[in-house]
Amino acid sequence: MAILNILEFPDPRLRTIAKPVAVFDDALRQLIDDMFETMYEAPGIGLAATQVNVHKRLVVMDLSEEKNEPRVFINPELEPLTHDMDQYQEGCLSVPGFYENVDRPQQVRVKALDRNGEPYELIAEGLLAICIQHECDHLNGKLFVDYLSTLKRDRIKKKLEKLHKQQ
Ligand code: QAP
Ligand code: CO
Repeated sequence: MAILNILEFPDPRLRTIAKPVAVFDDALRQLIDDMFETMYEAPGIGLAATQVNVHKRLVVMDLSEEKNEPRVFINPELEPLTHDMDQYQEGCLSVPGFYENVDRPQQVRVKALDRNGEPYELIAEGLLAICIQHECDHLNGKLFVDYLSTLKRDRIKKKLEKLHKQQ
């Protein structure tokens, strides 16, 4: 197991479009385990492979209090099931220290593969719907700050760039 380095906004590598996972082998399952360890250690509730500079369509998530409900989404596909939107103050391990309101469809159908390549499907609502949409955005090179005004996004960018220079 290993803690992986998390890319931070405005790193251009976060803009990469991830490629579908084609091979389900031990190396993939090792990556999944490392992503869980990295997410739990942060601590976070969701992590996309893009954030650890691996450009594969893979997301790990655990929304439970006890951190004992790991979920894996490989090659996830989303279909909004309503035009009703939910607003939530989102954060991101790649935008540490910043939280802003984002509107997203309240209910989505999710089709994905599990760690063995077996397909499954679910209907997501509430925090699960928000989180899977946030994580799928990462696989398409998109960040929650992209939904904010240019002014807010640029302020966050400048503050993080300043922090990165100090490090
Ligand atoms: C994405 O985010 C998410 O700023 C997962 O300093 C967030 O795990 C989906 C974190 C909200 C839906 C709603 C953020 C940790 C973790 C920070 C996270 C920080 C430390 C964020
Ligand atoms: Co994120």
